[in-house]
Amino acid sequence: MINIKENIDLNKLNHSCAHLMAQAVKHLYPEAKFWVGPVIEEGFYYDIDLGDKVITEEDLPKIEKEMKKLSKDGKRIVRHEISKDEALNMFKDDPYKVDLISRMDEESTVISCYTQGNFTDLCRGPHVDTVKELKYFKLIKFSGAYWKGDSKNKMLQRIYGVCFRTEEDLNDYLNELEERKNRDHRKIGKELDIFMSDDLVGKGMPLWLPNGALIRKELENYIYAKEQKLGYVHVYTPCVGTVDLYKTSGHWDHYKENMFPSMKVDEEEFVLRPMNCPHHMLVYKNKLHSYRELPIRIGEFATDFRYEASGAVKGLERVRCMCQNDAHLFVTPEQIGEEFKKVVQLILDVYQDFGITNYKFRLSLRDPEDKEKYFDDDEMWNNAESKLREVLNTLGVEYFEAVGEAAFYGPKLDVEVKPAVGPEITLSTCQLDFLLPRRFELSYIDSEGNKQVPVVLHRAIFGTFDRFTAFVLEETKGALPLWLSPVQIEIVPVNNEYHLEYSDKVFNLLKENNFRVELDSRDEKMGYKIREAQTRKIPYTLVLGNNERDNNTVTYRKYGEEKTTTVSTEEFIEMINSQRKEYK
Ligand code: TSB
Ligand code: ZN
Repeated sequence: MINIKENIDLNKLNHSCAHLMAQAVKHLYPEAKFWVGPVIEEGFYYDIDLGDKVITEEDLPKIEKEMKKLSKDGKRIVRHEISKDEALNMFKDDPYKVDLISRMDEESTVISCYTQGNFTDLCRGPHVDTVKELKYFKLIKFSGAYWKGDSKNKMLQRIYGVCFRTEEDLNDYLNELEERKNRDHRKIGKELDIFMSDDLVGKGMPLWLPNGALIRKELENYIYAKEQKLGYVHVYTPCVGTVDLYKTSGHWDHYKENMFPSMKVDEEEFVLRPMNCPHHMLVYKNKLHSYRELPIRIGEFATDFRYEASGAVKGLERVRCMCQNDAHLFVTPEQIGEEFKKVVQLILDVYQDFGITNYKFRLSLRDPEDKEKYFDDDEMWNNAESKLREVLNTLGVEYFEAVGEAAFYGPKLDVEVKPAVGPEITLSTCQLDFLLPRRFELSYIDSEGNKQVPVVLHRAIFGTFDRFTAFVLEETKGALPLWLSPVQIEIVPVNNEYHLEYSDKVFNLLKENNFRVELDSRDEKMGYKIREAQTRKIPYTLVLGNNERDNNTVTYRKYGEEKTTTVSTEEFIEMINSQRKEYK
């Protein structure tokens, strides 16, 4: 999808269109006051104070119509440069503009405003020459947005729109938006009964329905088997810890705003855990360790709770209660490179299995100038960062570096992907940590019999099962591969009266072979049942009638195909047996 913000011409066009929208809003609602109207990746928006009015569905077409009228008038867009005093005077009745102007530094900024017809707005520009150029636009959606993004401030009305040079470009874009909406895992999740939410449980607390639970179980089995092969051990630990545990780890000081508030039980004060590292540190510390045992890799499918802003929670992608595919790897300093390499290889391996190709590796490094955020050990940092770089280079993976993005305890590698709707998210992560092992006073005995402090790698391959499931649903548009499909085979008898017995026989045979199979014996027409199986995106639909019954065969239809094929029951089982071992 085109990035409008980064395209010089479209950036200018969309910026001007934001002004045109503001002018139209001002015509329709003379009391309107405007905060900011920036260009974004997807077009533009404007934050507007409409007094007590809240934008509704009917308002957008009305505003669009007014914009079209203004555009036809074809006024020129004229720039004026003014002094700070003039600006303050010009906008003296508008507290939002006064706020903006007061914070401008007269020495370094030229204050400019742009006028088109009877509308003037404070703006840096640049703009197109006349509003005539703004022909192909669409107002996309609206939402509430707190002034300056602070929930203590007034809620403004935010209207989003987009503008292109040609009708064709606009239509292409709108079609893609539509396609993305259809791919949104929240829509698919509902249609395929994967998860639900209920305000009685709470915001950002999805409930996994049986279909979703099956997908999650398969994902767990998949990654568990990979981790076992790679020498991980798995534990179960409680999803709460005392405040003292999180004080020891440093989360209480550095991560508190992301945590749920604490609760008192008898004399203990608990928090719902936001991360599992402290628990795993204690599991490591439960025994003395020799260098010979390292690396020790402690994994857990662990439930965490995080405070995410209510406006930020989104389906399964951003939740307040999540399950990480987590592990903490305890290594000697010499083992960092090799162990990190194995994690990157595991990420690549998993992405290949799932056919995920559109992702970016981000290597987050410290800012050496920032002595406050990053603990001070130049040698350790330089060493760690160059090791990570070296591994990425030997593996030949492309990555970009982000200085100042490292965690306070060490550098990390994140994998960024783009969901159907909204900004990029992180799936996998691997974080190097020199601090937590010290805080928990962890040690191992080296080959000379001396006590040493291990280094920890925090890693989550799926990230969380929640986020990964959301992503896979969007990538596949809900048409999951056989191994992940909640129902793999749907059996439809041509006629219940004559073919139910044979259908039942095939059903039992498939069940015995451990397939997730359903027999649709409802009193409905065959065509209706087949269509429903397609809507539910079930990989195989078997249609069984006289011919199949008499010859001990099945006629199957694959999801998304019109073609039907008839084979013996044994052949069918053999075919899908090998297919369920394929991941894509
Ligand atoms: C990897 N302590 C480390 C762990 O050992 C940790 O918690 N890292 S994390 O904070 O980056 O979280 C791990 C992964 O969880 C992220 O990469 C991301 O994929 C996923 N995640 C983070 N927040 C959310 C959320 N609110 N909803 C769903 N998934 C999330
Ligand atoms: Zn961790």
